[in-house]
Amino acid sequence: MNKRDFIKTLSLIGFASVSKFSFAGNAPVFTGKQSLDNGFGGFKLPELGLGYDELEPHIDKRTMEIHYTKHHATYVKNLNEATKGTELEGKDIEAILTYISAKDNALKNNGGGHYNHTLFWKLLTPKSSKTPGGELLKAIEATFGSFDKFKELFAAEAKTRFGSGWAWLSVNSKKELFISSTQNQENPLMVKIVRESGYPILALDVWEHAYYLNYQNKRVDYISAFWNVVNWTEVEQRYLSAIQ
Ligand code: MN3
Repeated sequence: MNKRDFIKTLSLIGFASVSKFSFAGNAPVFTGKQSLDNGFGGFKLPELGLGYDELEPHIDKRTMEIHYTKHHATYVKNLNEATKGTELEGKDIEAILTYISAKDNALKNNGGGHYNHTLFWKLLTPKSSKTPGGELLKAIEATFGSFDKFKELFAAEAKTRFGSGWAWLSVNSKKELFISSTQNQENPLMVKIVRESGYPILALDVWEHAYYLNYQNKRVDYISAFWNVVNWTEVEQRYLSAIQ
């Protein structure tokens, strides 16, 4: 990594928050938007913030437990191993993901895996309002026509993502909402990798490990169930943060 390459990346992104990047030596330091991983000296499995059974019957206890303690924990372990002793050790995960390119497989898979799951847990709640409110609802209606239409488009993106991946609602550099999906553990922060980049505000894991125990091959049923547990308060906070 060098500063010139990093600045080139930043100019591609265009987020207001990204202009707050600063440099400590050659390492990126993110001083803008609150990080999912602020203030630690290594990547850590975050608090789940939920009991494993709290999302039942929509997402079952066993799936939550394995997903968090095995899958997510493994991404964290491998990310720490991949960055140990390098200038990226313990650095802001959002900054790292905006910087990497497609050939950075360890960072892409494990950094993406850690970030995506950390975000996903924050977006789930047993006390879902079922619909967003305020500015986010207005933006969704203006962009997609209606909230139901948005759900239909998002579900279609999640359903048709072939193999393992994620569906996203994100905010682009023009502060517009867009729906996308990515393969494996890629995400919209990875400006050098994905077709459409932006700041993700809603995420749905459509890897089979996220639903297979309860739904087997019925990904569509899992996607329908997801709408019952979305933490729209968190999604709206992320939206407001992204359009500042
Ligand atoms: Mn997963």
